[in-house]
Amino acid sequence: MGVLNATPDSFSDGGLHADPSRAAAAAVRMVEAGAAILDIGAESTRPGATAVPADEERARLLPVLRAVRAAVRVPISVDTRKAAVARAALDAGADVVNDVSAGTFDPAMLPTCAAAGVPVVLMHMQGTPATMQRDPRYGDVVAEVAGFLAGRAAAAERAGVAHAAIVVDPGIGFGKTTEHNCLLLARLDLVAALGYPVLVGVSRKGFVGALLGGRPPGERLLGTAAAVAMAVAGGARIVRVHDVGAMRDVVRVVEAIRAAGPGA
Ligand code: PMM
Repeated sequence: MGVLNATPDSFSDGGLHADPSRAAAAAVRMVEAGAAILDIGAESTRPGATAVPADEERARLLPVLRAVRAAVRVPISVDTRKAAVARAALDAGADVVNDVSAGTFDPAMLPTCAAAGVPVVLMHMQGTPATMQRDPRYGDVVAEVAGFLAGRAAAAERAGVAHAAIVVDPGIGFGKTTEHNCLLLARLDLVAALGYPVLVGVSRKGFVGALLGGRPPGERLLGTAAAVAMAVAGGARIVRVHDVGAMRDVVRVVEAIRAAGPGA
């Protein structure tokens, strides 16, 4: 999954894809580099970011989404917590909803996905983007994240979303310390055991920089590659990344090694 942020302030590519024709060109490059899905978001969820009103989010998102839809054929997911934005994006040609609040931010979100019959990504987050990195705490982070995702997947199914349309995501970096992120990646098998495809987003994130002594986002490529490799080895089916060509290579090699191993 290639990331296209139509935001002025995303932590690693802020502003780069806010212009529709540039976003469309980037989308074409990502698909040529091997992206099977593109994820477009217009509300930054980086630590400390405040919520964007639905009208503003729609106004940023739709021109970019329409341009990308006209340029590529792969499925497009829309990264939003708001049902009204998701509905408008689906009408404009999006195929998947990616909700970092797992349907907890807007009670209309899961029914909207159910009515549209589209796949939905349910992600774990502790707190809100504005506050989540202040002092995240867990007793057992892996058990708590897996338990939350099981509960949200059940809520989605109760709302009418098909079992096969649910994807779960441990929410790397969303209300988690570096140690929490490492624990989740080390035991991703316990998230995969829920029985839904797992999506993981580690690309250029703060914990990669922290593990490398404070590297800025532009210098986290190989650290991202290591985290993507571990995620795929742990059972991730979708990896959300900025550097599609490089991570496509990582995934191909990990998958070949996995296919040769026990239980393959
Ligand atoms: N990370 C970001 C935004 N949206 N969605 C999902 N499902 N999983 C993630 O890990 C995730 C996400 C933040 O990263 P960005 O600012 O590079 O988009």
